[in-house]
Amino acid sequence: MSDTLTQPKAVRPSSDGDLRAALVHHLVDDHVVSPRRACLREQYEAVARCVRDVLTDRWLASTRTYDQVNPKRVYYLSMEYLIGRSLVKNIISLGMDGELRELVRREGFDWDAIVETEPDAGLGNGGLGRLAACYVDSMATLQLPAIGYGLRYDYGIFRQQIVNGYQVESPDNWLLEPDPWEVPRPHEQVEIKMQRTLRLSDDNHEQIPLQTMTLSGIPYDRPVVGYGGHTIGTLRLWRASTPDYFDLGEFNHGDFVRAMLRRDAAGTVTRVLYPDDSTMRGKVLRFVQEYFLVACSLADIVARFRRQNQDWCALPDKVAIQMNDTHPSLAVAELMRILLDVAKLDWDTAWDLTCRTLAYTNHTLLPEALERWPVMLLENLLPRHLEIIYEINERFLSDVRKRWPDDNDRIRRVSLIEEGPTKLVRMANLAIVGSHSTNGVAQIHSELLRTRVVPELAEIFPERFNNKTNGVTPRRWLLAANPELASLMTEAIGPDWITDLSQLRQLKALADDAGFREGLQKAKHDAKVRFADWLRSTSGEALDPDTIFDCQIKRIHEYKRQLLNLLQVIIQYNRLREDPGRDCTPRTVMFAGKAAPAYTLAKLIIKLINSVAATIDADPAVRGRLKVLFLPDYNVSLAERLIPAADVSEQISTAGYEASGTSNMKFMMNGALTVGTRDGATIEMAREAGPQNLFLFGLTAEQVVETRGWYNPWWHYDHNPEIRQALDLIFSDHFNQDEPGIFRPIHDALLAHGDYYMHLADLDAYLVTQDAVCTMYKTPDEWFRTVALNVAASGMFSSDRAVTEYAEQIWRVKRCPVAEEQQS
Ligand code: 26Q
Repeated sequence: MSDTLTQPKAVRPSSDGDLRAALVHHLVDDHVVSPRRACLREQYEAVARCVRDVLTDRWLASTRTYDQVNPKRVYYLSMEYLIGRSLVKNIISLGMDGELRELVRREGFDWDAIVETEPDAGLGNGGLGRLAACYVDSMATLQLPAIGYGLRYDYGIFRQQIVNGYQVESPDNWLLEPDPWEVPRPHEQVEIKMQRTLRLSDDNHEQIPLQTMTLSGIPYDRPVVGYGGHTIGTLRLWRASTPDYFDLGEFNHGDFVRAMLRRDAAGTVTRVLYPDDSTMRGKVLRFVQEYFLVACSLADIVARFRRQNQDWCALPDKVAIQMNDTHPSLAVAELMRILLDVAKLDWDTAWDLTCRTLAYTNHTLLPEALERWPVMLLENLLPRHLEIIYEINERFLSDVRKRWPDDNDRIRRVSLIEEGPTKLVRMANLAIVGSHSTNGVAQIHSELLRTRVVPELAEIFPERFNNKTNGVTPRRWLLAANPELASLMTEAIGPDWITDLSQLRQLKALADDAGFREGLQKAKHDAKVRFADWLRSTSGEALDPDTIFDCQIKRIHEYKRQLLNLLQVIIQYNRLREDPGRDCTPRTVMFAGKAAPAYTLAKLIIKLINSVAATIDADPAVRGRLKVLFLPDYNVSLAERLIPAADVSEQISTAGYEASGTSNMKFMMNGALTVGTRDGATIEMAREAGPQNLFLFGLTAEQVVETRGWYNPWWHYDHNPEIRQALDLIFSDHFNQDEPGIFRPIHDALLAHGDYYMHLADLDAYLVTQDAVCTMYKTPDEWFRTVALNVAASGMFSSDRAVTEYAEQIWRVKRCPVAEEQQS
């Protein structure tokens, strides 16, 4: 990339000499190693430390500015931040990319190898966690006074290996070596109290004698470098530990060693990220994690507020708290507890302040993913919070009764408590009732949330419901990930798109410019070659960059329908075998994604993908024309490599089930064309680019609902020979001759159990659409014209746009530029 075009001016110009001295200093003084003998890891740490040196002043200045100006601040509460790597992202934001690469080169170090040394910070499962990471990037770039709060898990999302085609999980020990980006602040630790009548283990309900449990939350701060380095925001992650004065005498009767061993128990709270992203498993430890995040963050927020403000009633004027899904929704009860028990406010005042301070984002429509926690759990661990929740509920239900006297069904449905064999607290109801804003993450999702999931709550609080369509940061997903395309953009329209992605609109006029289209084509080809080279060197797998790169990369889930893609592939395979002369554009179909370890069918889908891939690979009849590949261990870094290389983006969820999707946006801005259903944000992408410029197919969300009553997958099996042949091939063990019968559960899901996600209903339309893709690809002029129109229309999917909407419409937080004189 031409540095001069796309790099911001460094905020603190560092002369070559300074930087080199810093590098040598960090190598020698931090690692006690002579620069020439430093290993890769030592080189990486030293380079990262140099970068941190450069941002330190500005980070301090950002914090000092907020302390002096006392603006309204925003706090983003999220159980997940799927950060990925930070080195390249930070140097680009600081404008020191070129300078640092050059220095490293002159020292004789290998830049790419250094970059690869950094482990991904994988503190999230997928979309929701990555969204949080994009949003803190945008908050810093937009110069908003913001802090992201989360947990510092010792182990992030598991590593995925594929053994004999099966997913095997292994621990992600990302902190094995010290992380150069984090700053531990033990002196700012907070203390959290819970009642303890349950053992802190992953298994439920093991009773122990009643005790009060005190946990320490130790903050670890990570810099969030806004583009241009003007504002450095903070991501504050909590690690659980035991307070230093731990109950030696209290109930261990002087048994020092036992007390010391017990200290470890607290640490388990932040030991590991739960790897489920679509079902809610009621584990005690997960519940404790959620409370720990809420309690630590609110203690910190309130302490900061109190340092600068006398009057509790100013809380909503100084503090906006966004809850990323219901995971931190205990914040409603915790803030009430603080305002009632600590600030000693009356109920009505406390309630008013709580609702005006909090806001809630919903990310799912799947009923099984909605959080509901046993009342028993709160009774045992957080009795005061339960008392508060009951009181909230009573007052709320009494209001509802006034409006709808005698409508007991309605009362039952809106209640914060679900009655039944196990009484449950409905966390979404708590979040909606206890906040001033509830938003979905794409238009269709916000609409379905309002009309289908919580219609009665929406009727009671119509003004609270709103939409904030997701966005992604163009700094990571274009500028850093796709230098080929980023340079082309900057050459065409200048660098302003980096912080104002709507500028891409100007590219629309260039869709008819043959020179520009050629530029797009070359950028895509270069990115494909770059990906193929990387894959060959890391896995030995060879790809042909002249084939269509067709990608479906996301968590494995039935509703996302990796099986639909696979059935389509098998049908193409059969067509090629039957008609060797068939005219078609060669394709490489790539899958990547993790399955929740307890989601057996998702894991079997991975096995099937690998089995199909192996069979196709071994079949000379289709060689060079069709290839299937499952890329193991999908993470942020793999996405950054793969997305720029993609020609086709698969977004094929059953309509009405994918809340938004965000990889769809990344693909769009990177010049891939979308094959998709009318679901989530894909609908808005089609609106922006014109539906004729996407390959849309399949049932709409309404049609899915209408069809459900009478839909019968067997009909498609009986009436469509190609579909029957594909299914028979799977169930005849053609792809798994060594393990007969293993795919029976897939047969059951697709046929015997009624195909809940309606794969077969959409398969025909999907095949027709894929043919259209092949046809268009044969005419590069048309293909790249469409690519240009998509890229030009992708501007609204910047997280800067999304965060600006949150700031203006929900948080009412304004920019607070860091004062120049703050720089020391
Ligand atoms: C809840 C309770 C206990 C254990 C785990 C969980 C849990 C954890 C993570 C439940 C859900 C998640 C993650 C959900 C998620 O990633 N949702 C996705 O959010 C994206 C950002 O808004 C959307 O684009 C996707 O459509 C949505 O699936």
